[in-house]
Amino acid sequence: MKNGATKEQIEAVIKRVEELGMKAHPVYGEQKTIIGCIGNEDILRAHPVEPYEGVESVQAITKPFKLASRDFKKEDTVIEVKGIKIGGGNFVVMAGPCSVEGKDMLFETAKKASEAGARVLRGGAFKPRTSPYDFQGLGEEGLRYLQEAAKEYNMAVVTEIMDAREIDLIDKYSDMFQIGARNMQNFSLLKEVGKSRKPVVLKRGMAATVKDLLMAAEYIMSEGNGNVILCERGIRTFETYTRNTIDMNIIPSAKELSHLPIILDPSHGTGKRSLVTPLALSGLVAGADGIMIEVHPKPEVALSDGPQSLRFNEFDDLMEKVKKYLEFENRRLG
Ligand SMILES: [Mn+2]
Repeated sequence: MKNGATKEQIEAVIKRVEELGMKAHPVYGEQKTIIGCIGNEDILRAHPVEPYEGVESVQAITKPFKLASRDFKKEDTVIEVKGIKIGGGNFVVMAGPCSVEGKDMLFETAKKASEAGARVLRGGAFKPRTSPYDFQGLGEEGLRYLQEAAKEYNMAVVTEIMDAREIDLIDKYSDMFQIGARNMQNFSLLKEVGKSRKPVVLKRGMAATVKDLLMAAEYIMSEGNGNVILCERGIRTFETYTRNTIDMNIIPSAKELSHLPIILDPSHGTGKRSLVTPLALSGLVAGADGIMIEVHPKPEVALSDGPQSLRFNEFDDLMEKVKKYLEFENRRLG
């Protein structure tokens, strides 16, 4: 729509598009409103909407991902949650333990992480472990601790949802959903979080291409939830020294292809504490809109992912560097 198109003009176009049997996805920007029209494009050729008042132009998006595409929306999407901005020059730091192991350790971690500048508290309450005999998480009790700790330290909560049946439970305690790498193509789960309006951190599957990742985002967006944050967490390669191989290419690539923010998880991406800080900073320089870092009061005794969890002093050191790099790039903590 043209700059300054009225509400009535916008609604008339949406109504027309839906009458034609297409699905309308309006994106209301500060100046411009874009109406995504999903359906057979021949319909719009036979019944053009250009003559409608307020319409600037009609463009076909040839990429398989539409709503996620930079062709659809030129400006970076900025996602807001609890006053925290993510994307468009706002860098977010999500930090916390791999799994919520208890109340004290979580509160201690949230305190240290927030003091250092992290605004989002991460932590798993239901852990998808490779072995069914490993620690499986505290469940709802863990979710409650997350919510309490986030409230105490003015943070937002992100935690993983693994099953569409858990959506009400996770929704009750969390400010953002996380879709794990193993579930990136769990389309029924993607649709379920798509019905919500809460931001979704969508982790890249370990064998997924950038296109696969954007198609997964499209699933969420096509249900009406445009608040998707992409997340690179390393892919499987022949390398065995590190847990996964961080594909730094995907950060600027995703930014070329999509308007969505993308963050980096160097903890799972490397599996090694000593590599987390250098890779986190590399991600920042490559253009990532944030980082997700595993931090633990005592990684030696962590029930999961201890070897890749930063100690508090290491996290402080990382954050000092992050702030300097952001200043250099004229960006800011979200
Ligand atoms: Mn973990």
